Amino acid sequence: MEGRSKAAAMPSEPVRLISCFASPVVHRAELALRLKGVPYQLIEEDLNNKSELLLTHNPVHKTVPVLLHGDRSIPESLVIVEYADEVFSGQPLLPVDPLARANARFWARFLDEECKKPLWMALWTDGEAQAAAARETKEKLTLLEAQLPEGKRFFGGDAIGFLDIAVGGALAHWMGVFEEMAGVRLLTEEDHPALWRWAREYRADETVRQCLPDRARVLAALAARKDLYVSIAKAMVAHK
Ligand SMILES: N[C@@H](CCC(=O)N[C@@H](CS)C(=O)NCC(=O)O)C(=O)O
Repeated sequence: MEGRSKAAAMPSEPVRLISCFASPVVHRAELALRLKGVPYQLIEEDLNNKSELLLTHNPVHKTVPVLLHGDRSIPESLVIVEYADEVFSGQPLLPVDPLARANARFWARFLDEECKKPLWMALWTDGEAQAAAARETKEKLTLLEAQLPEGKRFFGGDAIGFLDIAVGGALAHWMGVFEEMAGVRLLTEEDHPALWRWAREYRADETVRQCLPDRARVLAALAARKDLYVSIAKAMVAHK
């Protein structure tokens, strides 16, 4: 295609991923590379003591994941997923049809920009603020659930695609861990049967399993940050 470099069968330059343990956004980037069949090296970052490598390659946000492809750096998990889709061959991640691509991007953005805050408040506040946030979270999950194509296993159809990658880690794995820590149920089989079934399929997928961190270890890592999560949620209530 004109204006686009041809997808490489295998990367001719090293692919590295600046990462950290127990991050749903790092999981997005790893899964995209694995689905593409791209070998990569994980560089684990200490987020309490950020390395020169991270600060140099993501000077704006200073967050992980950052993809290093040869001497190029690509920050932001969903930008990485799209980059991997364009640069590496292997199974396509975004749909081919422009409208379906636009929809996949819309709903991925919906999760990041419109679901995170109510979800966080539903987990880590209490009283009326918590109840209202739980209602809002469930309504948003219902909207997302309606995007699952009838009779298909994944948002992407019969194979995991861009939207599955965007929502998969957060909803299918991390959500249950957070719910357990907070003692709150937000995604249930009763309220969201299709999303529940999708989450089970996602976790069972062989490629997903290769890069989904162990649940007990995730729980242990996140439990240590519970006070921080509660204080972030309190600040959200104050600025509402
Ligand atoms: N929108 C970013 C979010 C990245 C993000 O917040 N990463 C966390 C790890 S889960 C991080 O690096 N936190 C360190 C910090 O905020 O200083 C993405 O999708 O890549």
